[in-house]
Amino acid sequence: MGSEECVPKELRVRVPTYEDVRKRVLETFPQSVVVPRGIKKQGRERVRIYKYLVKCERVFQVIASEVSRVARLPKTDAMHPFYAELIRAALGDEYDAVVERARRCVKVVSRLWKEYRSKILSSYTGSEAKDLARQFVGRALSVVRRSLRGVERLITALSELRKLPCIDLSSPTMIVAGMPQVGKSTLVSALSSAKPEIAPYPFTTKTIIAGHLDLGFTKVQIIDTPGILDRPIDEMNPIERKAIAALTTLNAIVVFLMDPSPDSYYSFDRQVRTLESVSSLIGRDRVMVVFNKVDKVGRSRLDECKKLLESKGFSVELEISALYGYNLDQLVKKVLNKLGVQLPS
Ligand SMILES: Nc1nc2c(ncn2[C@@H]2O[C@H](COP(=O)(O)OP(=O)(O)O)[C@@H](O)[C@H]2O)c(=O)[nH]1
Ligand SMILES: [Mg+2]
Repeated sequence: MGSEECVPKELRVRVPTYEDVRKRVLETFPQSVVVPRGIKKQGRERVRIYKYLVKCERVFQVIASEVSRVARLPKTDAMHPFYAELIRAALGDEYDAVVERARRCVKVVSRLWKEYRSKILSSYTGSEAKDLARQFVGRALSVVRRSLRGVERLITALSELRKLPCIDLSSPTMIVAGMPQVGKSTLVSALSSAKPEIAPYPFTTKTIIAGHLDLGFTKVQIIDTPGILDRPIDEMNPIERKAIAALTTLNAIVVFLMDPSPDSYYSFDRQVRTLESVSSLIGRDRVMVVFNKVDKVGRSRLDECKKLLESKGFSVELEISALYGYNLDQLVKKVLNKLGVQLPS
């Protein structure tokens, strides 16, 4: 499906745990060393010293390259806020702390290697070199162990992020929200030019659906969020709440769909309460209230629902029928307008 290609590639690297590094170090150290003839001429002890020097150099290279994988991860302030917020939702400040520790680790181990390199070089016997080599490996690994504390959680978080569908962070975006059965999926399918892509939304048990509306001069991204923006905030856990707030970093308008039918799946009152919740999370000025299913609702009922909303300080911006395609062109126009996208004349 190609969704893996969408998370920025700096976040797609394999990140090692301390155990991974240790294992590679323990594999590297015993590997045989070819001794150049010039060294051999210098006698048995010099040969052994040379071997430990090379072994340690290899260990240092392994550690430096493995830990650099973590050290080279971008800090949250160097990412698009959407990813930064998602990562902070799951890990708080721990992500940046791990990256910072890894950066320091590379420096500390380099310094340590410099120190031990000259010690090994100036040792007199092979067994002295061997002791120094053991010391170096032990000390270097213990620096790595302390530095990579918490990296497991970071690995889990990154693998969650990789499951995200391709979200275009710069395209104008219409997020479709509303309680179950109001017609979100029907609307997204009606507007999307290609089949919308379904994938898990990181750090929630929910999925997110991304589609596109191709207008020729521009593309509008359409995101359906079943189970995400469809219930009161107090029913969400803190991580979920933060993950949802990440959506506000997109250039997006939330179309809050409501079903005003008398026989709607959730009562209109409940829908209003959810609207209040979603608005407080996303910001009222980014939420557009739209009545769906107007094909089957009488005028007097519509007016009654409108009044109720107005008493709560909301106004209905449009009436549509996702099923029959009524007013969908108007919906797109209004969304583009709110997103500040110029229509070609
Ligand atoms: N009459 C009518 N039914 C609709 C309309 N939009 C959706 N529905 C129906 O409402 C039900 C729920 O729609 P769905 O898109 O699955 O809602 P979701 O849970 O919000 O994604 C389905 O049976 C749809 O056919 C509409 O504009 N008019
Ligand atoms: Mg749905």
